Formats: sequence, structure tokens, C-alpha cells
Amino acid sequence: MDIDDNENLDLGDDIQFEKSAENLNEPHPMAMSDSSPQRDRVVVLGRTRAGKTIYLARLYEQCWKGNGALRIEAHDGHTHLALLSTIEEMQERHNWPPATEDSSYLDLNIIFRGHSMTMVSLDYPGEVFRRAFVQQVEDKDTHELIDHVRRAAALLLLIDPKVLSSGKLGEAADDDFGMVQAMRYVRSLPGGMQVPIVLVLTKIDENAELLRHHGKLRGFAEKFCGNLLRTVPGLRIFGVCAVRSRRDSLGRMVPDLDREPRGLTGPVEYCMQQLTSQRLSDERTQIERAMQDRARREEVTAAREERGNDHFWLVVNLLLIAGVVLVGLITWFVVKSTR
Ligand SMILES: Nc1nc2c(ncn2[C@@H]2O[C@H](COP(=O)(O)OP(=O)(O)OP(=O)(O)O)[C@@H](O)[C@H]2O)c(=O)[nH]1
Ligand SMILES: [Mg+2]
Repeated sequence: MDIDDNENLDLGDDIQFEKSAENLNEPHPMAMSDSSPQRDRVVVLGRTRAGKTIYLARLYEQCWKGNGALRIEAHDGHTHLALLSTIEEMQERHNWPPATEDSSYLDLNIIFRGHSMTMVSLDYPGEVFRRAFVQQVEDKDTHELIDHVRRAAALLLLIDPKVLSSGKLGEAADDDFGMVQAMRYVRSLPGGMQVPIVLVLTKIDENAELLRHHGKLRGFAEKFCGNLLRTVPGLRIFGVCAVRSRRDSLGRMVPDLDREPRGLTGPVEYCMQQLTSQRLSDERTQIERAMQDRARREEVTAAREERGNDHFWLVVNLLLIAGVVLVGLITWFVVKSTR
């Protein structure tokens, strides 16, 4: 489909599914029984060609340049240049970037409405996702990806709707079976039920007609993501176009960086909202607990002091009684001896 004929990307608002769905929170075979992992990363999950590299690079470029509610800053110049050069190369060469060959960590600082969080992200070959969650192969790369998922503070599941609805079993299995396995794993971890998870349907410029045909975002998700919706009750769904495409003079679809992305920041803003409100509620709980502890300590001290006072008066009273008895005895002796 030629996206120049398809300016209208209105596919319905971002939607949140009801939480009443069946909750498949069973222990997962990959779940390690260790304590709660330190969650410090935004994890972008997706099969090969789901759009991970382009999404991360365009998100960074837009948040770095723009002055919206969401800002992202790389911790080091190397990450900053790597992300921006992906965009620059697309612009200059009118070509999409090659498939990712090696994993690379992106150290980022994400600032949303005054709340700042240090986050790590990972760009990796989508093939590793298949090996980890569909074929369940154990090697260095799959262990690294699984550990990355284990430490997720928030997860963005990137799915190209064309692949999921293609009817090609092997490809669709990554987005269907693979995603469900990954989400069961996340939910089975200690504290995993609180991790915000969003489904991002990518390339909505090229996929607009397909999505509309299946009932926009909601209809498409209900039709093709039923297992995921059951595994993650209340899943939030966004439609995103990171880089629009256009047909060049040779009829090839090439990136068009002059046109605006669509819905790019929504998924991360949603996760940041959830994380900051969780953090505020954790802080409130901690303050309340500290106040309760203090009140309890004060009560104990007061009770101890009261008990101390009681002892004091008991001793005084005993001494008084002893004094009275003594005076009585002395008086009795004096009276008796003077008779
Ligand atoms: N029209 C359109 N095409 C896109 C968009 N994002 C990605 N694509 C297309 O999808 C292809 C794959 O995108 P990548 O970001 O490289 O995908 P990936 O998930 O990093 O893939 P691997 O590195 O193989 O894991 C690109 O070469 C583009 O053809 C988008 O927003 N709009
Ligand atoms: Mg890539």
C-alpha cells in the first residue's frame, strides 16, 4: 500500500483493556527463585524487523531535540552519537538501517514532568528474542536478554501488525507464543505484577489500512493478541509510526524523515506515569510506616515512663506507711516506758 495515499492515521485512541481477563500467573520454568531483581531498565521486546532500532533512535532524537513533557538524555557521548547517527544515515542515504548484528546497551536518563529515572535499554538482534522465548535455546545471548527482561522496570512490546496477521505460522509465533512466554516470565517474578507493560503496534503508516480493516487498534488486538491480553490483563495498546516511508523514483519504499512521527512518546510516557505514581505511593507507604513506627515507639516510651512513675509512688507510699508504723511503734514504746 502506498502511504502517500494514506495520510489519515486515525486508528482510535490508545486503548486499555479491562483487567477482568483471565490471569495466567503461573510459575514460569525460566523464573529464578532468587529475591526481587533490581529493576532499572526500559525493555523493548520484539522479533526481527519489529522496528526496535528505528523506534529507539527516533524516540531519542525527538526527545533530545524537542521540548515536550518527555526528555531523554544519553549518559555518554557514544550512546548519544550512535542513536543520532542512525537517524542521520537514514536521512542522508535514503535507506533503512541494516538489521542489528550485536547487542548494545543504551544508558539513558529519562525525565518526565520533573521526575527523572536512570534507565538502561538494549538494542539487540530480534533473532535472539526468537531463540530465547520461542526456541528456548540457552546461550550467552539468550541469557543476556532474559536477564535484561528480569530487570525490566517497564516493557514495550513491539509488534508489526502485518507479521502477526500474515498467517505465516513461523513469523507470527514470535509475536504470539514468544511474547506470551516472555510476559508469563515477567509476571512470575517477585514484584513482576507491578511492572507496566504496553503493546506497541508499529509502522502504522504502512499498516493503517490493515488495522482499520480489523477494527482499528482494539479490533486488531482482540482478533490477533488474545493470548497476550489474557496473560497481561489491563494491557495498554498504542499505535506508533517512528519514521514514515515514501516511494522513491525507483518505486522503493524509503524513509522520509521530513514528516512527523506519530504516537512516538505515548508508550514511554504511560510507563513513566505508572512508575512515578508507583514510586510516590511507595514513598507515601514508607512515610506512613515510619510515622506508625515512631508513634509505636513513643507509646512504648510513655508506657515505660508511666510504669517508672508507678514504681516511684509505690516506694513513696511504702516508705510513708513504714514511717507511720515506726512513729506508732516509737509512741507505743515511749508511752509504755513512762507508765
Ligand atoms: N513505514 C515504516 N517502516 C518502518 C518503521 N519502523 C521500521 N520500519 C521498517 O521495518 C524495518 C525494520 O526496522 P528495524 O528498526 O531495523 O527493526 P528491528 O526490530 O531493529 O530489527 P532487527 O535489528 O533485525 O531485530 C525497517 O528496515 C523499515 O523498513 C516505521 O515507523 N514506518
Ligand atoms: Mg535492530
